[in-house]
Amino acid sequence: MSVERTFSIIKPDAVAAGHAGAILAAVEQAGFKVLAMRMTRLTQAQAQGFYAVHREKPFFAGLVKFMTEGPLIVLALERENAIAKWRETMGATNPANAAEGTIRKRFAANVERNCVHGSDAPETAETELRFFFSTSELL
Ligand code: 3AN
Repeated sequence: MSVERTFSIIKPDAVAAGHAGAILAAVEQAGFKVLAMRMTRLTQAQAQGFYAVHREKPFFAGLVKFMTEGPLIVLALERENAIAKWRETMGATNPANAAEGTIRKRFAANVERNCVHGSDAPETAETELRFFFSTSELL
């Protein structure tokens, strides 16, 4: 398995609750290198574009509202098998189903306000990294 990159967000719920530091510690403890990181806020259009794959879902409007409610932190992460490893470190989308010790088990309130994002495949990881970071930031 080669070194791989993935994209992550520490979502507005986690930033507002003061969990960003603990989540960054979990990132490092899981062996990820932080290639790039920025605190920002999403516009409505950015949130709609980022989650375009979910635009027909009943939770889409609520998801966009949540993701624009406050500052979030975008991250480019690198390690071997990064995509699968980061999803394992986050835990299941619904924290009720997340394994003990995972980030979502520790910090997420529910399936929508689930405190972190992680890419689900190499193609989406590259698209999502490009959505937020320039080539020079990812060197
Ligand atoms: P993941 O973030 O684990 O890849 P996705 O891509 O299925 O999960 O969902 C994207 C985001 O949409 C989730 N992180 C969560 O915030 C929200 N979401 C997913 N499923 C639901 C749902 N059933 N109800 C409300 N929000 C949801």
